[in-house]
Order: sequence, then structure tokens, then C-alpha cells
Amino acid sequence: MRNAEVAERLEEFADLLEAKDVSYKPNAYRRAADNIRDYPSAIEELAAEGEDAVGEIDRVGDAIAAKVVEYFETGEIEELEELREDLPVDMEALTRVEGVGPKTVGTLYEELGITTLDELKAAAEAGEIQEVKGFGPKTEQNILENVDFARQAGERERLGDVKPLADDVRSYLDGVDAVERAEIAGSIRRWKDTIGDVDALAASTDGPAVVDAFEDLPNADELIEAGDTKASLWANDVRVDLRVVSPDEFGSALQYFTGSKDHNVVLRNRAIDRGLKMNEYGVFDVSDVSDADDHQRAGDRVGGETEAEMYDALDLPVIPPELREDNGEVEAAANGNLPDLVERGDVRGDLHTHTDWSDGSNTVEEMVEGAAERGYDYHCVTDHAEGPGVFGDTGLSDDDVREQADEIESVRDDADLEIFHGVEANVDADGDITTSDDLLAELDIVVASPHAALDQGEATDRLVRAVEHPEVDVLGHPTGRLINERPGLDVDFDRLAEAAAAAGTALEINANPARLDLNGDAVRAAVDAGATVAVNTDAHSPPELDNVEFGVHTARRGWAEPADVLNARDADGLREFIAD
Ligand code: DGT
Ligand code: CA
Ligand code: CA
Ligand code: ZN
Repeated sequence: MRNAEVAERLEEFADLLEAKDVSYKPNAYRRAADNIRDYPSAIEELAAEGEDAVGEIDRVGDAIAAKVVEYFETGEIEELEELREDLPVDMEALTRVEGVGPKTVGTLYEELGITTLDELKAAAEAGEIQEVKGFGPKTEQNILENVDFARQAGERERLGDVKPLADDVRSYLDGVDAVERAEIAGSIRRWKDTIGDVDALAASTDGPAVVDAFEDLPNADELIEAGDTKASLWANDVRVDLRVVSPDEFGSALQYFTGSKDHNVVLRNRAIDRGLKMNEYGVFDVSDVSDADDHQRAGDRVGGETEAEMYDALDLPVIPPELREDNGEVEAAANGNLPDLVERGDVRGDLHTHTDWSDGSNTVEEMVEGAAERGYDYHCVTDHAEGPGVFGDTGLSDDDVREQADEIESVRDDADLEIFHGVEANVDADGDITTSDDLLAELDIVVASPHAALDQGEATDRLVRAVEHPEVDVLGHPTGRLINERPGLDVDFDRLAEAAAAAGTALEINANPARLDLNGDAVRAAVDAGATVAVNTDAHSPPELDNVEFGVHTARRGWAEPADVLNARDADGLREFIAD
């Protein structure tokens, strides 16, 4: 299916038109792009039938349908090529800077000839931007503050965007005859929130056969290189590296390529202290070997077929991949102090979810059913209360929330699990909660989240004030970050965690892969301070409840055990925590 590819072209078209100050048309292109992207069958097949068939898609008018057909017939859209020539800018990168939209890009190109992020940064540093009509020192300052973030964001992908591809690669390799075992290693196996590339590993005695099959990966766009036991390609704009290793070296390769690099350095030093040599081929006893450095495989092989053998040779238990970041995990393992990490099965319910009462897409009943299907003990309904940063009229008034309570009561009668009725209240720029205390006191559970003033930088006092509010039970997505889009609030997590622990308020790990907020490091600060965390999906539909997986692994990156996680408690335990 090439729907996403076509949608991207149309979106680029929309951006370029907007940059040239064309009104109305850009939105028509964007709506068409959305509907083509979501269309359940292949756009290239419709295009082969002609313009009328493409025009059957909702919101795709004659003009756009013609361009889609042109794209498949000629490989390009002439008008788009002309726009590109007229405005040769790196639109995708430039609009990644917060506050810079296509119009700004158009103006900065006209006035200053800016086409790239580097040029944008240089112009801001030279004070040229504030001289442009319609811009001022504040805009320039804003660009300076956000341009580096935008550059980093271009280098790494969100875990949630790459995980499905990685899963595809793994199951594809699993299905190749010559492959005995396949795994994804690297940062994906460690569940890092952003990903540089995908590291696939296959055990086989026939490298060339596996590499051949890998080149035919259905998601592959372009081959980068291929050898007998190694290959790299681009798939969905992500680089995928494959290494084929002999089955008896699979454990050592998996350990090595899982990383992190820093974790491996600590292990290798521990190996040296024990007269051992450790690398992707195994662990070797080199105490009687003089030229061990000259050979990858030297001395007596102690282990390497399994990952457990690698750690065992160093007198260590297997360290869970999420901990392998050189944050004291090797020392903890050596002392028998590794945490007994929380698992997905420990989670008994979601504390932060939405329904169609606010901006969710499903009814209370459907969401509750989704929770029941996932085997949960309880489910919390926490729709948006009106307040700063809550989009349009999606936020509920006090009256709406009270009306919703009646519906919840009726769903409760038939439900197989407990339902807690709550609200997602708003933390304003001063840390005050913008919903009345009266209403909050009537509800079972209160999640409070910052939705506005998310670019104000240092915000520890603000969030401390929110967690100290007597009615707040959970601080939702504390920093408000959106990975690769918005850095979010700058928070001293040690201080926030102490305040949360003292106030008996849980800190959310928002499991939406665009957020993962708190991140692993912040969870670690929470756990160390004795604060309680909650793994919530913020689901707006039943399938999104499955994002809990990303939250659980983020909790694990923060060394969280079940006892640290509020929604690993049973309903009584939860009630007890939120009662006071
Ligand atoms: P990424 O791709 O930037 O998200 O992060 P990783 O951790 O997947 O890093 P990557 O893809 O460069 O390499 C995969 C693993 O291979 C890495 O975590 C550890 C191992 N590795 C790669 N290069 C080296 C190296 O020079 N020394 C050591 N000790 N390990 C390495
Ligand atoms: Ca990688
Ligand atoms: Ca790599
Ligand atoms: Zn929410």
C-alpha cells in the first residue's frame, strides 16, 4: 500500500501552498491526505482505475484525484515539482522548530534565503530574523531556543513509531527457512524512548541465504549494503542493520548488540578483572594466553550460546535489557540487589482514560468493555474538565461531570470490573487546579495534568503545588513533553518526587508512545525518593489501552517494582491510596 506515501506528497503540497500564502487550498490538501492515509485499501489500485475511482475517497475532489493519478502515471506531480523549485527549503526540518510553520518558512526564505536548520540557526544568532517585517526579538529568541531540539528530533525516531517495523522484521526473519532464531537487539530491546536504528540479529549457518531473504523484506525501500553475514537497508525512513551469526554465538551477539555501549564497557572491565575476554563471539578464559588482544576468539571459550552464559561467566544474574544503561545495574546485580521489575501482568487497571464525553472516540460502556477484555480488576474514567489548554469545547463543565456520574452508575450495574469515576483536571501556569474543590471532592479519583503554558521552562514549583493539592491523586503527564515535537517543562524530578511521596500523590508514566512522560530517568528519581508511580495509557479508544506495554517498560527503565506502581495494587489498595 502506498497510501502514506501519497499522503506525504499532498501534505508537502499543502505546506508549500501555505508558505506561498495561498488560502483555503492547503486545508483541502491536508484533509484529502488524512483520508487517503486512513483509507483501508491501496490507493495505487484506485489510481489505476482512474480519477473517478480516486475521487470516491471522502474529501478527495477532482483536482486532487487528478494529481494522484498523475503521480502514479509519471512518478511525480508537476505542480509540486514547480512549487519545490520555487521554494527549495527543507520544509520538514524547518517546521519541526516549535513556533515555525510553513508561512514563517516562506517568509524567511523570501527575505533571508533560509533553506535549512543550520541557516536558520545562523540567521537567528546573527540577529537577522528580528529585522524581518512581522518578526521581532521574541520570535528570534524563540527560534534560538528551539532550533537545537528540532535538529536532535530529526536524528532519532520515536520508539512507538519504530516498534511495529521492528516486530515485522523479527517475524519476517523468523519465517525464513535458514534462520534458527531471530531477535531485535539495540535500543529497541532496551525500550529506549527514541531510536537511532533497528538492530536485527539472526542465528543461522547460512548467512548469504538470510541476507538474500532480508533484501526482500516487504517494508524495504532501499538497500544500503549487503555482505555474507551483514546487511543494511532503509525501511519506512529507518535504517535496519542485520547481522547473521552462528547459532552457538547467538547469546554473545545478542548481549553485545543489545548494548548499551556503556553497559558493555562495565561488563568488559569486569571480565578483564577475572582473566576473561568478552565480545560478540563469546566469553573466553584468556588467563593462559599471551596474545589474546590479537584474536577475537582466543583461549578457552567459557560461554556465549545463550545470553545467560555471558552474565553467568561474570558471576552475575541476567540483567534485564531495560536496565542496561550503566546506571549502577552491574553493581546491583553483583550485590544481589537487582530490582524485581514490574511486569505487564502486574497492572490491574488504567487510572487515566477518556470517553466520548470529552475527546475520546468511544462510550463509557465500550471503554469499560475494553478494560474487561484485558482482564483488568478496575477501570477509571477521567475525561477532560474544561480549563486552560483543553481543546475547544471538549472539556466537561461541573454539571457535565455530574451528569456523567449517572451514566457511570448505570454501566456499573452490568460491569464485570470496578469503575472509578474521576476527571482529568488542569494544572494552570501557577500550579493551581482549575476545577472546583467541591466537584473534585465528589469524585473517586482525580488526575491533574498540565495542558497549557508548557513552554515556560523551569516548572518544579508549579508541579509541586499541584501534587500538594489535597484532592489530586495522580499528576498526569508531568512535563507535557511530546517526543521530537515539544521538550515540555523543565523539572527537578528529585524535588518533585519528594513532594509527591510526602503528599501521597502518584506521578504518572503516561504510556502514550508520543509522550512516555515521566521518562525512565524521572521514574528512577521517583522510585528512589519513595514516591508512587502510575502506568496510565490516557486511552481515547479501547485499542489504545494496549499502549500500557510502553508504560510498563518505561517503568522498568526506572527500576520500578510492583510495589512502586499504584495500579499494580488491587482495588482496595487503590481505594486506600486515593482516599487520603
Ligand atoms: P540507537 O540505535 O542510537 O538508538 O542505540 P543503540 O544502543 O541501538 O546503538 P547502535 O545501534 O549504535 O548499536 C547497537 C549496540 O551495539 C549498542 O547498544 C552496543 C553495541 N555496540 C555498537 N558499537 C559498539 C562499540 O563500538 N563498542 C561497544 N562496546 N558496543 C558497541
Ligand atoms: Ca540501534
Ligand atoms: Ca545499529
Ligand atoms: Zn488525558
